[in-house]
This record gives sequence, C-alpha cells and structure tokens, in this order.
Amino acid sequence: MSNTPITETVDAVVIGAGFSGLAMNRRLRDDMGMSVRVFEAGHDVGGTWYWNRYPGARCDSESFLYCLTFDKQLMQDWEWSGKYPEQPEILRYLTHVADRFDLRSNMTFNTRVTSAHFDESTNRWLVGTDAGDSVSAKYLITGVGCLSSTQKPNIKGRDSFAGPSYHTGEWPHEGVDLTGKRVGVIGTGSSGVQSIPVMAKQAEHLYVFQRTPNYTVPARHGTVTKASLDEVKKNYDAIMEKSRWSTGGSHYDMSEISAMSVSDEEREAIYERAWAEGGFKFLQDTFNDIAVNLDANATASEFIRKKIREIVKNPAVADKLAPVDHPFASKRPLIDTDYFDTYNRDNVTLVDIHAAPIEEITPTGIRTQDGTYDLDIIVFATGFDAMTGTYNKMDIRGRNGLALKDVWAAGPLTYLGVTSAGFPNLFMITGPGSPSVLSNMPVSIEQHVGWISGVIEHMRSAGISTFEAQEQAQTDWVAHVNDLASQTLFMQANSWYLGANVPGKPRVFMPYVGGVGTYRQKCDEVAAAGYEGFTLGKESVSA
Ligand code: N01
Repeated sequence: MSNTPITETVDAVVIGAGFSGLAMNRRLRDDMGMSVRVFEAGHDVGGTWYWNRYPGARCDSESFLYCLTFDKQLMQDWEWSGKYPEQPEILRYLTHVADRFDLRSNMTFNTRVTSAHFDESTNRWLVGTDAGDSVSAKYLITGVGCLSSTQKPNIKGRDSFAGPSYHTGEWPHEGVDLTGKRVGVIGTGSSGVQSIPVMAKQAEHLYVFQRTPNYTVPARHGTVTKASLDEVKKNYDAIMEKSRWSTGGSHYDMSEISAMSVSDEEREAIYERAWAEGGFKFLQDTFNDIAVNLDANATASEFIRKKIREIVKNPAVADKLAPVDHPFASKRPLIDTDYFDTYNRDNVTLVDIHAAPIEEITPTGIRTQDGTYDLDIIVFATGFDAMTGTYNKMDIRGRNGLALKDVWAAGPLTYLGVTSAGFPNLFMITGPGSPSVLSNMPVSIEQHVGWISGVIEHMRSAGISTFEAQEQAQTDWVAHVNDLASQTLFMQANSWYLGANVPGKPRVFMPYVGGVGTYRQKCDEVAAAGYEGFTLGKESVSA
C-alpha cells in the first residue's frame, strides 16, 4: 500500500456516517476548520439505523434522549413522534442532521475502509478503501459503531437453504413481505425480541428457535404528546447535562435502596409499579443492588419469571421461556412490546434448541435433534461480533507495522477506550474500554467527540505531532475495566459483552461499567493533567 499513489491529503479521516461520524465531521470541519474525509460503507448516512431495518426495530432509549446536542435549535425543532424512536424515524432524524449541516459534501459513500497504516516517517495515516482510495491524514477517527459486524452462526448446511435468509442487521431496504410464509427465526436477543411479535402478525407461521431464554420487561411504547415534548424542550439543557453525568446516559434518578432492605410486600409493589411503567426503569428505578448482589437480583429475576407464567397460557411454553441459567441484567437488559404474549398465538411455535439443538439447515428448512421444520424464510437474529469485530476486519497497522488485530488477539487493549498504545493519532469513538454500549449511545458518542477534538485542538496549538497512549497507562486502564466488571453480575452470563457469542473470541468484558459520569470525569482529569498517561510527540516533520 505504501507504493500506492495518494489520492487525497486531509487533516482527518473519519470512518462511518452514523451518529459518531456525523458529529465528528461537523465538529472538526465546521468548528475547527479542518479538512475531513468521511468514508461510509452504506449508500447514505445512518450507521446502525441504516442497516438494522428489521420489523419492529427501534431504540430502547427514550426519543428525546437519543439525539445530538451540538445545536440547540436542532433540539428545539425536531419533533419525535413516539416514546421510543423507531428505526425509520431515527434514520429520518440523521438524514435531517446531514442535510441541515451539509454533512454529506465531504463524505464518500458505498466505500469501505479496508486498511489504515501509520507511516512513522511522516507521522500520518495512509487510509485505503475498497474503491481504491489512498488518503493521507494526520488523524484517523473511527466511528464504526459497536455492533456493526453481523454474526451468522456457522450451522451445518447454512448456505444450502433454498429460500431467502436474512440477518436482522442487514435487512433489505425494500422490506420483506412475510405474508403467507413459514418463517423460522434463530435468536432471542434484542433483535429477536423486537422483531418476533411483529413478524408473528405477518407470517403464516413463525417458528422461534430459542437457545437461551431472556428476561424482558414491557417497553410500554406509545406516542408522545406535544405537551410532554414541549416540557422537555423547556428543560433540555438541564436534562442532557444530568444525563452526561449519570450512570447510563439518561436523566432518570437511580434507586438508592437495596432490594433486601424492604419487606416482600413492598418489594413486590415496587416491581409491579416499574413493570407497569415499563422500560429500563425496571432496572434503574427499583433497587440499587440488582446488578451487583445475587440475592437482590434473584428477587427481580423471579418477579419476571412469575410475569412470564402469568402471560403465557401454555405452562410448558412458559417454562421454556423463563430464564434460569443467568441472572436478570447480566446480559443486555431487554424491553419489548407483547413479546411473551406472542407465544399465545396459534401461528407461533417455540422450538427449544437448547434441549434439542439444530443439527442442520437443509434446502427446505431447519432440522433439530427432534424435529424437522419446513420453512420459506430464515431470519438470523443472531447478533454481532461486537466492539472489536469491525476493527479486526480492517488492516490497521501502527508503529513497526504492528497490526491492531494482533495486539488485540487476547482481548482489546485501550487506554480510556479511545486510544491504543502503538497507534498514534488513532481515536476510537466509543471503543472497547469505554461506557459505550452500557449507555445511551449519543451521550457517550458526544463525550468522545468533545474529548477527541479537545486533544486535537491541543495538538494543533502546541505543535504536537503524535498523541499516543503509554503502555503502562493502558495496562492499568484495562485492569481497572476488568476489575470493575468482576464486581458485577455481568461475568455470570455468556453474553456478547464478553465475546461469548463468537467462537474462539477471547472472553474479556469489553465495555466500561463505571458509568458515563465517572468516566467523563476521568477523561477530563486526564486532559487537565496535561494528558496524563499519553506521550505527546513534538513536531519534527511537517504535518
Ligand atoms: O444479538 P444478541 P441481537 N444457535 O447477541 C442466538 C443491540 N440492539 O442482535 O443467547 C442458536 O443479543 C443467541 O442465543 P444465546 C443491543 O445492545 C439494540 O439481538 O447465545 N442461537 C441469542 O438469542 C443488543 O444487545 C436494540 O444462546 C444462536 C441471539 O442469537 C445487541 O444489539 C435492538 C446462535 C443473539 O442475541 C445485539 O442484539 C437490537 C446459534 N449458533 C439490538 N448464535 C435496541 O436498542 C446466536 N444465537 C432496541
């Protein structure tokens, strides 16, 4: 690649045109006057919301919190229609942001970054794409998302199926008509739990192939009134500022009482209220020890199992749907609309592939150890090679030609989840080791955009050519991330947070569990201490 002629020279290359890429582009280009090239694999902006168009796709954060805050007028002008934003509406929002701030003019679409090599003789990145670009940039910023590499299990005969098959994360833009079709869906994580009730209403018959049952709480989705949105808009700055310093990136108060400190009747009443209100409040606003204390957790887990048995009429089906192998919220908590009730429909069959695993996908359907299911369509709701998958697919090389995927072979190594030692001037928006997926994403994205641009401003004003994490600071940070995770119940489930869903992936807890407020404070302190833990190289070559 070093012999390839340079096709463009810019200050910064940004990878991805989702929330991260849009916000970073605007900041660097419009606020800081830098030249920026954004590469995006899709044919337009949107990121996650460009690709995940499966039936029922929406965000679990409330609409008014799921936004960019760099422009106050934008916050006042945009009107969300639902309590939770649905995929088409989020995509409309991001399209509007791109139009309103003219963010497409320096974006190249339908183009995937395939390589990025750091040239130590010039202190610049050379970024290659599948369209033949070779762009020289001082700064390389990844806005590639945490859940952008789809994961299809390597089931015997997978590609022999004669009908169409789809992954929820690569859903056809024109939609899929399930009318009159026998549909098999594999997977009951967030994507499965959201899409199953919607697909069940369309399909002639829906077979749900469930390996591990999941806890899920009603979302209580609905429309939002203009009056409630107006109220939010009056207080928007305060709401978002509180979210920035919170645990999960939202402005809700967290409970301060232990589940073990109240009587059985009081506890039940608190759970009932939270169940009726719906959403993540069931975790945040009930008790403060559900995520860390097994006894406290058992009360929440049992409450949800009780609800499943109440909702699902067939006791044998309810039993299969009731999770017992992991504590509530040790995997990504789910919220749903009519998920358990869907199993009361005559046209829905739950297939327990834990008891009788899938043996083969055949041209006509799926064969398990104890049955054969004839299908017209297969849906893989089987998740993603999370947090590191997309990085590992690009040939990213830092000092001494070292490949990021080799450095990360035993698990991602980052300092603050935004940089990796040996990769100068590479910044990862919501990288592994930052709160990212444990938070309301736009809040974490904007914090990284702000922090990274602060670094770049400092580099430009102080004549710094390279900004690079120190090995010891990185080692300490990775240990801290692991130490915090080990104090939670997250380690008790086989989740994608731990890479458990990808065969051969190292079992390392990837996001930072300390909360977005604590994390923000740490990042601010590091900056205030002259970027403690980073080596700042003075200009020795022209940039
Ligand atoms: O993926 P998942 P997802 N054979 O990994 C099953 C975000 N998101 O796309 O648990 C059979 O959670 C697997 O079974 P098991 C959100 O952060 C957000 O649903 O491994 N089954 C599991 O049931 C979320 O957490 C939103 O036993 C197999 C399912 O597939 C993340 O994306 C919406 C299998 C995968 O669940 C990922 O969610 C959607 C196999 N070989 C997604 N391999 C919102 O904000 C996997 N499975 C609303």
